[in-house]
Amino acid sequence: MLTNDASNDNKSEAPRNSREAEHSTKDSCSAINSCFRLSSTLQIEEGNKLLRKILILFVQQMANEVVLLDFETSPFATRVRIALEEKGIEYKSKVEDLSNKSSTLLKMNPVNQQIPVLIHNGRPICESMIIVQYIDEVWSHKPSLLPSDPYRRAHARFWADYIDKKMYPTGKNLWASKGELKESSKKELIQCFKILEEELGDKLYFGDESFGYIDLAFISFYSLFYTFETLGNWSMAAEFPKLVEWGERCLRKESVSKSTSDQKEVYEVVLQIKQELGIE
Ligand SMILES: N[C@@H](CCC(=O)N[C@@H](CS)C(=O)NCC(=O)O)C(=O)O
Repeated sequence: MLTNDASNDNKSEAPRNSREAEHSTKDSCSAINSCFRLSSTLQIEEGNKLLRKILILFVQQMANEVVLLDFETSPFATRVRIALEEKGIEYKSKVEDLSNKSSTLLKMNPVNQQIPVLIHNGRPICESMIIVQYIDEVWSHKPSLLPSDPYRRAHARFWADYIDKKMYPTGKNLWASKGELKESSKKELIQCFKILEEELGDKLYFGDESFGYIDLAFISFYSLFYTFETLGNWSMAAEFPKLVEWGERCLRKESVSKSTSDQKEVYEVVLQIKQELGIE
């Protein structure tokens, strides 16, 4: 469902995109016109049926231009890619250079100036889990990521919030610091994983029988498991076997495996950032 566009030069992209849009609009219009002519001159019912189908496809295409301002190893962008794949939405990925942010990113997310940003028919939506909820609401014809029961929905949001407010900053402190802070972060992160493993229990997924909102919020950090255990000097498989099994189970889903970065690759990226930050 993904079309890739790694270019970061918006000035050259904008006219190209509008030309492309103009092109496909022209194609669709001429197809519709031919169909009109065919059905009116021949007066055949099949022509009208075909026309209806083309019109529906045309309107659907025009109503769903989806662009993701992306970054491959970002756990936050990973969440959005998984949600888009889960819903089977076609989208264009525009990979950002985060050390030289594009004018599109600065315009679409002026407050936080961060990826991911989902641009749906020209309108931006920011913050990964807000984007995931938006996707779930807009493409509601596909199975929902959030549970339908209000209590279970609140429960799912609680855990996604815990992952963002507690697990993520603690994990970041582990790899982006040294000395005492690194040591205390290691203890805290292990505690977070204990809590998350308890919440998972013997269920297949956090969302019970099927992959859902909490799974999506947390699986994007599975790519960092190797980084955590290597820098923190523990074994995820030995300490948290249920979380590791859950991660492997999630990865068997195509929506997850094609959206998630390799653990060793992420570790290399983290080492590079550590070097740039002068840590270690
Ligand atoms: N809370 C945000 C976090 C997004 C975030 O931290 N994005 C990082 C990439 S992983 C970013 O854009 N960093 C560039 C910057 O902060 O300048 C979300 O959930 O979307």
